[in-house]
Amino acid sequence: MSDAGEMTDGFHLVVEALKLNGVDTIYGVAGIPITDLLRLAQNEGIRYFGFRHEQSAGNAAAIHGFLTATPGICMTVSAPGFLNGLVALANATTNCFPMILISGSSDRNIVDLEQGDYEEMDQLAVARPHCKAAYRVNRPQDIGTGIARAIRAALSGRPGGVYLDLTAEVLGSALDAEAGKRSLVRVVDPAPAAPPAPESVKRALDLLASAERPLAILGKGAAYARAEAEIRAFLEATGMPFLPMSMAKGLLPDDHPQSAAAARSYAIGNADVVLLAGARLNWLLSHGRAPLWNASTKFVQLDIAPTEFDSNRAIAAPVAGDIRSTFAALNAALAGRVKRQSGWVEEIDKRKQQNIERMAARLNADPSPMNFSSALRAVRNALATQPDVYIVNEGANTLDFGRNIIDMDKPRHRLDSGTWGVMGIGMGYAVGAAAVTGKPVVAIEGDSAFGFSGMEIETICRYGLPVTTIIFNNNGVYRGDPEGTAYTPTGLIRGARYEKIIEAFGGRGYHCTDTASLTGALAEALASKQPALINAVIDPTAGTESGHIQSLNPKSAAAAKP
Ligand code: ADP
Ligand code: TZD
Repeated sequence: MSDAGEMTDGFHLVVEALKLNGVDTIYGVAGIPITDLLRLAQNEGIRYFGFRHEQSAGNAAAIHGFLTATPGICMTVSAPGFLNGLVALANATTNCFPMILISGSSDRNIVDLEQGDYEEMDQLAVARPHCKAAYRVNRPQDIGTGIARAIRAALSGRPGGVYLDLTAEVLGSALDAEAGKRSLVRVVDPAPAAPPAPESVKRALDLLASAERPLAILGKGAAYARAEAEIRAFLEATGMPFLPMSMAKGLLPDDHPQSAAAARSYAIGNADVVLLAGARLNWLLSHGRAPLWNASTKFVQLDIAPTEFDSNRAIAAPVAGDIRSTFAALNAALAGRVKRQSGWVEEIDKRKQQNIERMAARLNADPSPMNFSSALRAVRNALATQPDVYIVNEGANTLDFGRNIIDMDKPRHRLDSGTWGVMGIGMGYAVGAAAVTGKPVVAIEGDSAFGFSGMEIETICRYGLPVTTIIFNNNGVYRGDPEGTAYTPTGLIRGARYEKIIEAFGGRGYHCTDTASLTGALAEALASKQPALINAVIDPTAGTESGHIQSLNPKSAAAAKP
C-alpha cells in the first residue's frame, strides 16, 4: 500500500504500459471513450497521428509494424470506429505485419444484454476471426497483462494483427498507484529467435546441391526478417538466380546480376529446385500450378510458420525457423556444396537481355497523352538519384507497371497492396512510412485507388510530412469511359483536378500532362520535403481491365454453351 493512498486510473496505466514497452507512436481517430487517453498519451511524450478515417490510421500502424518489427498501435472508438479499423487489422494479419488495434468499448453489462448503448457492439467476438489474437481487459489491474499479451501475440512466430478491447469502465477505474505500477509488464524478448533444426538445414542443402537449375524466391517475410546480409551472402556464394516478390524488392538491389526478374516466367517454369524464403505459394505465385509452374519442380521452403508447408505444393525440404537464423545456419553449413550452375545462369541472362530489349521500345516511347509506361519512366527518372525514398504503390495497372518499372535499391522501401491486392492502403502507409523513417515518401496511386484514402491528404498537410502523392489519372477504375458516353461501373469523373485537393490544405499541387513536367514536378516536390500532389494525366484508354490479373474475373459458363 502506498502511504498517502495515491491513486491512478486505467488511462494512466495504458499509457505507462505502452511506454514501458517502447511504444513511441500511436495512430488513431479521437472520440468517446478514448479522447482523454489520446490526450494523455500525447502529453506523456508519445507521438500521436490523428487521421480522418480509422482504416487509414490502422494502415499506418500496420506499415509501422512492418518497418520497425515492433507492433504499430492504432486506437479507435467503439463499434463503427472499431469496424473501420478492423479492415486494416485484418489486412495486417493477412500480410503478416505486427499491429495492435486498441478500441474502447461500451460497458459489458449493457452490451451483453443488448440494452442499446451508444456505439454498442460485442467487439471482441467480431474481431476474433479477423486477427491473430483478441483480448479484452475487464479490470484496471489487468491492463499490463493485456498489453503484454497483445505485444507477444503480434510479434512472436508469424507476425500479425491483435485486437485489444478496453472497456470505458476500465479506462476510468481507479487503482492504488503502487499496485498499478506493480501490475505492469515489460515484455522480454517478444520475438525470440527460432533457429531451424540442423537436420532440416542439411535436407535443404542436400536438395539444393543436387539442383541443376536452382532458383530462390524472396518474399516479404524475408524482408521483415531483416536478413539481407545473410541472404546476400548465401545467394552470392551459390550463384543462384533469385526473384523478389514485390515487397521483397531491394533486399538485394534490383540491378543485381543474379536477379532473374526480367526472365520471371522462364526461371519459374524451368527451375528444378526452388528455394522459397518468406514467401507463400499463394495466388501471387499461381499456387505453384501450371501453366507457370512445372509439375516436377521440387521445393525448399523457409518459413517461421510450419503450417504453411504443403499448403499448395508438396515441400520436399521444409525448414521451420526465422529467416535470419535460417540463412545463418545455411551459410554455416554450406561449405561450397551448392555450386553456380553456369549453363542455367547464362540461359537466364540471355532471356533477360531479350526481354529488356523488347520492353525498351515501350518504355522509351513518349506518347501524348502519357500512358502507364511513359509516366512511370518519368517518375523513375526523378527517383534515380533518390535511393532513400520510400515507395507506396496501389492501383491495378499503376501497381503492375509500377512494380516492374520502379527499381528498388534498398530493403523494405517498397510498400504496396500486398497479399490481398487491397485498395485503400495508400495514404495510411504513406503517413506511417514518413512518421517512422522521417524520409521522403512517394505514393504512386491509381486514381480509383487514391479515392479510398484521399481525405488523408489533410492529415499529411497537417503534420507537414514529406509525402508526394502522384495520381495516375485516367478517369476510371482501370481506365476511363469514352468521351460523351454515360458513366459505366468502372468510370470516374473525366478531367478531375486532383491537385486542387492538396491546395485546400496548403500543400503544393501540380498538373502534369507530359513526361518532362512530371519528372520536373517530382524532383521539385522531393527537394521541397513538403506535402505535394501531382495529378499525372494518363490516356483514358491506357491500361487493361484488372491490370495483370484479368484472368481472375469469373467467366460465365453459360455463355460458352452453343
Ligand atoms: P510475399 O507476398 O512477399 O510472397 P507472403 O506474405 O506470402 O510473402 O509470405 C510471407 C511469409 O513469411 C509468411 O508465410 C510468414 O509466415 C513468413 N515470415 C514472416 N516473418 C518471418 C520470419 N521472421 N522468418 C521466417 N518467416 C517469416
Ligand atoms: N475494393 C478494395 C478494397 N480493393 C480492391 N482491390 C477493389 C475494390 C477492386 N479494385 C482492384 O482490384 S484495382 C481497383 C479496384 C477498385 C482500382 C483500379 O483503378 P485505379 O488503377 O485507377 O486505381 P489503374 O492503374 O488505373 O488500373
